[in-house]
Amino acid sequence: MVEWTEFERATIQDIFSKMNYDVVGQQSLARCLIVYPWTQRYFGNFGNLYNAAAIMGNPMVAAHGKVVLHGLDRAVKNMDNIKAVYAELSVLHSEKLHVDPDNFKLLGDCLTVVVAAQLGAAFTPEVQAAFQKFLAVVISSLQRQYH
Ligand code: HNI
Repeated sequence: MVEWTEFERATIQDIFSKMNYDVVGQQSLARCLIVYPWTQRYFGNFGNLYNAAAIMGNPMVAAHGKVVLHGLDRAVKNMDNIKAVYAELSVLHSEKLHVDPDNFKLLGDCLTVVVAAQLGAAFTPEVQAAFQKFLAVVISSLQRQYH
């Protein structure tokens, strides 16, 4: 069971309440596919991912980025229960999609870069620490869960 400080809880709620899921989702997933091209292998049905411009303009990338952010939103709303909330998504990503667990960290790092760019000076080291703790809990819950 993860313990959260009041600062961490408030920070996570604050970041996500101000976030535009369409923009941040698209930018984070597109960045991941561009910076770490091997992550493209899971999105073979997404059409043209030929270069950075194609990825940035691909509507399926934008749509799926938003889906990922709405997935994160469930964790934001259930911070004391993230593992249970992600039980099904864990099975989907590990056993059906066979996503290499390292890729969650890569997407999480791209999300951190995008959020940092948006928040600017407000993204203090303390805010970064809270955000990355949240992502670490999300990532461990999305991976294969051993009971
Ligand atoms: Ni992910 C589908 C959430 C990381 C590859 N993913 C989903 C769905 C959600 C989701 C929600 C939709 C499920 C459904 O339809 O029932 N994914 C998340 C979250 C993260 C994440 C919260 C991490 C922050 N997914 C990743 C990563 C990869 C990935 C790192 C691969 C590199 N996900 C997929 C693929 C699908 C998917 C592939 C199916 C897409 C489709 O529509 O065909």
